[in-house]
Amino acid sequence: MTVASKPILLVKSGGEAALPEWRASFAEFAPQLGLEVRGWHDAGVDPLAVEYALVWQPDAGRLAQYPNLKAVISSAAGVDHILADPQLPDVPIVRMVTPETQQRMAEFTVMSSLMLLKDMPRIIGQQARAEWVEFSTPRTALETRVGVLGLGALGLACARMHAQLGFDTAGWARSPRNEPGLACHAGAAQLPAFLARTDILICLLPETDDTRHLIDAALLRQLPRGAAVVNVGRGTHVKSADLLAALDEGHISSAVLDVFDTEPLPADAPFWRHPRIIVTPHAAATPSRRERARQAAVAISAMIGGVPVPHLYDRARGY
Ligand code: NDP
Ligand code: OXD
Repeated sequence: MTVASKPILLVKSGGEAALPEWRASFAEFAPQLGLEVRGWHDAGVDPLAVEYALVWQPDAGRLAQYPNLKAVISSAAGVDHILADPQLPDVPIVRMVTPETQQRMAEFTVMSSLMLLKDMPRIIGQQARAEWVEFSTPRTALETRVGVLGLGALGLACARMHAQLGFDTAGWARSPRNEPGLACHAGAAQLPAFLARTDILICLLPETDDTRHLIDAALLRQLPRGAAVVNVGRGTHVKSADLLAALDEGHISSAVLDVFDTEPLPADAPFWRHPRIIVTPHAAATPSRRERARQAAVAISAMIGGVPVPHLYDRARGY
């Protein structure tokens, strides 16, 4: 008699050190799935038993080695690093969006807007020089217009939290929508009106062929003089040289940048030392491993049960 092996969930995120936590979390949230959680570098794994992979950046060609792979679960909300694999198998890809991701991202973007509103780049510079210069900023949140590019799972959470704080908040997406308390714009035709009324622009778009380098000189010029930019989408959304030129010329007053073309951001990148830029290390909204395991368990259970899987990547839309 042969004993059927358990389906393997291969986990890359966090490396070997994170495996005990992943195992404990999957045992807590998915005991009924009977998954065996194994590490990405485990040489003893039977390729035929691998049914699921939880990864952020798989080594190119690696996922194609598992003929029974049923789904790739991204350990991040964005799946660009997974799509970069030229031999990616044609299986469902699940984006990691959890309530905790939404809360963390909303908090991070509100923090960024408040930092820009209170001119924190100037305060950080003054502190570095031990320079006491008192000043007052011109506006409160109530007179500040925030515009969120992307009204998906994360953009909408951010827009709502800004509106709750009293920011005059608008959003822009591909398709029209109605959201109480938000001025919603859609498509290329409504982008100019959205930009013209935006003092703080927050990017929460996915990386697609249509959104890459969207924030270029032409777009920045359509923002009111003195507007600020927060990029938490992807580094590729912003043309770096155009943003730096707009900052140096004074059309854009300041920026918070969390994502970059190359990560980690190279030590010689001009963003690090620009006095009007706050750099954060892709730290906006990473949920705990326990929360990610909970979400992965929900997705795998839905797939097995034949019910709609939340936050499934849509190949036709590209996000
Ligand atoms: P969703 O897929 O839920 O939402 C995407 C939104 O962007 C939708 O509103 C969609 O419009 C809109 N959109 C897509 N393409 C276009 C376009 N061409 N023109 C106008 N609008 C467009 O994504 P999430 O909200 O979950 O995540 C967004 C991104 O945030 C991720 O892809 C990732 O890159 C980034 N992210 C960054 C993190 C960080 O730590 N910095 C953490 C997590 C995510 P519509 O509603 O019409 O479909
Ligand atoms: C991302 C994430 O997609 O951290 O950037 O979830």
